[in-house]
Amino acid sequence: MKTQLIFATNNEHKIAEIRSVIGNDFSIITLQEAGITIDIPEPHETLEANASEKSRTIYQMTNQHCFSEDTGLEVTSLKGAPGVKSARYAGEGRDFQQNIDLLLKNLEGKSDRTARFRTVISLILDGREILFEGICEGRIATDQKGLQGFGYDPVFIPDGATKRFAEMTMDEKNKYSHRKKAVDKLIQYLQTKDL
Ligand code: ITT
Repeated sequence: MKTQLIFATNNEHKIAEIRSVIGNDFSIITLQEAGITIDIPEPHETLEANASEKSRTIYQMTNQHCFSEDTGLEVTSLKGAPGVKSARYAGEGRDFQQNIDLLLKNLEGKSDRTARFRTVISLILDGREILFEGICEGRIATDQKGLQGFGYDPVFIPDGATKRFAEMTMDEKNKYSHRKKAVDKLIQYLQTKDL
């Protein structure tokens, strides 16, 4: 039987991306499918602490294997911003377009446009937590293009590519993606466990 893991997120794009790479040995249950309708808190100053908060919250509610992830866009010339505040960069509305507009405005006149996405996954198996990280280096374009993906994808060009994430299919994004790299580590770890 497949091992079931609850994925502690309310972000449907993350669910689609992780389901595209998780493979056949594991099945991902969403919060919605688990009947959980809370808005999971993200009150901390690091991706690691927020990821832990989300997975621990769901583990305490369900007592089942679960994982969460927190992702930030870290822009070099903005001293790592928006970072852990990526979802709410332009305000509590969590609006992707407003976040992109503010990012492009804050980068006006800056010659260094290097940036990276960093994903931290927090897995809780039988009550024990372990973290996995995935990083994708790249740069922020001066304008936006593409309709795929979500968040900052229309302005992010990963190193080694000429297109933005939002111009790529999910399979193409997975060749570069921070999330895919973190999930690969998660899967490798799960495969060493007798679940
Ligand atoms: P959960 O906490 O429910 O998992 P969330 O959308 O709040 O979902 P985060 O706190 O990790 O997720 O938010 C990070 C933000 O960073 C997200 O809202 C996007 O704007 C952006 N982001 C995350 N992953 C991204 C990706 O692969 N491509 C583009 N933008 C991304």
